[in-house]
Amino acid sequence: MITLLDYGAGNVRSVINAIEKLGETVRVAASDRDIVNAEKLVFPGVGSFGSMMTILHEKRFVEPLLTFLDSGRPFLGICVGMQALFEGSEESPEVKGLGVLPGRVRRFTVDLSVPHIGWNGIRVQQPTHLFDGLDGDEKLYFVHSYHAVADDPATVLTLTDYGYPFVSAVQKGNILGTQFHPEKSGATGLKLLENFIREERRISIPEKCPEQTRLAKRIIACLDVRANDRGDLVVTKGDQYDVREAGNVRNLGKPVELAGRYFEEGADEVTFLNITGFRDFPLADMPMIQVLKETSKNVFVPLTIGGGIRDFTDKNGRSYTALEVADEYFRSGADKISIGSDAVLIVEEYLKSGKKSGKSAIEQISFVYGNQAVVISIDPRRVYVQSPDVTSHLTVETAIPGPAGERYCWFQCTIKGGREGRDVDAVTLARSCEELGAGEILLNCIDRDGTNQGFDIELINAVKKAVTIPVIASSGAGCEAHFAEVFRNTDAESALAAGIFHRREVPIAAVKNYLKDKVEVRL
Ligand code: 1PR
Repeated sequence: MITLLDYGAGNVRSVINAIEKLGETVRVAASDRDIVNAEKLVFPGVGSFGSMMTILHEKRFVEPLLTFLDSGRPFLGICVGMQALFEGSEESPEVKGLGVLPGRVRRFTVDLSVPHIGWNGIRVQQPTHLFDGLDGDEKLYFVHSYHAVADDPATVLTLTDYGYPFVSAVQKGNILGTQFHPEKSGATGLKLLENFIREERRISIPEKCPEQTRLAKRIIACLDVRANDRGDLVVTKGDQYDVREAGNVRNLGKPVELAGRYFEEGADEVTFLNITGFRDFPLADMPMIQVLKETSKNVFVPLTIGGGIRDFTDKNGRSYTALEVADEYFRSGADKISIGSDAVLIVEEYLKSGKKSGKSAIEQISFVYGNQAVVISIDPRRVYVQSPDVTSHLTVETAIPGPAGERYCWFQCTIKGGREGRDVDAVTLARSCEELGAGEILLNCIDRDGTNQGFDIELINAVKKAVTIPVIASSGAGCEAHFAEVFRNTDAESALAAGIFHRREVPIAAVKNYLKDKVEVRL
């Protein structure tokens, strides 16, 4: 029996699913006695350090937690749950940590995108049972902007490199903590959780740890989901966002099945986009929540879900905030949510007023769940102009001239699945969303979507150069070489594709094999 400490602010479902997958029973601690009496305690932390510690205090969980940590029984803190073990964090300087390990948590100061998102390696520093059965060269999934700085080197279990080495796991007796997410790290993560749970394990240092670890470029499979004309929820795929063929919605498979297939085939993440979410309220659209719940039982890589995340009043007059919609998605197994149409409207308001309201979906969701949990999905389309002076928008000089030979274009944001163009360009949108607290940009491109012509390199460079958060390049992948091209010619951290994976034209493994001598990938 594993006890899970849930302080009510995030996705504990993936951790429960991963432990249950290993045949264990999970009990969620509901009281201080559950914590004190736990045999083995897992503490997954999300959101900000300050809000986590404040909630722990409010629930009177701090004392029982310290009692448990003193008992010598096995403890595993994950992400912010590991950071809690330290004395405090730069993220919330006014709040004290548990202080079980000497040291503090600091923000990354690197000339690289922050948050540090994706699959990176580990360098094991001391013998441990946690990596029994692993080689040491595996990659694990990270997503964080802060990392621990341990004052006692004896507590450092692993180091990972991102600009500089940082503490990625700690160990003191039976107290373990990982900055990475074992529950999102595929088979490697499940093995690690098994090593935490089971008694019979070998204590060793794995043999193949790299001298320096490297963050992998991520390959993401995207499932555009909507109801077809018969009312079944299907994975569909458009050409330049038109998902109909001979009048019918294209049906490329069932969402849960396809997501499972992509996990098996080595996708680094899976994204679901509820493409009619702008008109159908997602909480009324329970099948989508069901899809997420079912998928997260068997898919142990990060899941993003988008579509319809906005404030909404239903036909009975009941109002829901975007945060409530996101809550439901996180509770059902999402690790990140993605906001499309509403982000454009939020930015329009932000640009008009010149100040943050604190009330937008981006601000509210990132405050509770952390910036890394908020992805902005942009659906831009090229607007050609003869010269940069004729528009107030940020233009690029393009190597792909317009229909009248125009040599400049700007990238117009759209809402409602490309149906409505707005007076905001993608570069301004991305930059504004970062200011408002978004943690990642999913950069689609209507011109390239479904064309198999390759990613829009000019668009990706324009946006990537304007932000410091990671960018996912999307739309247009037609072959393995297109992925190499996007990683060679832009600084995008990941690349997403849909059609070629759904139609089995190019398997994910083929993409990774092609890339492996060119860029770092997770094999
Ligand atoms: O606006 O917050 O409700 O979110 C709706 C979401 O649904 C947005 O993220 C928007 O991008 C997406 N969406 C809306 N309509 C469509 C459509 O296709 N008709 N799909 C749509 C967006 C783009 C990618 C696609 C890549 C790769 N699809 O998701 O997977 O272009 O495709 P490819 O590799 O086949 O070229 P809201």
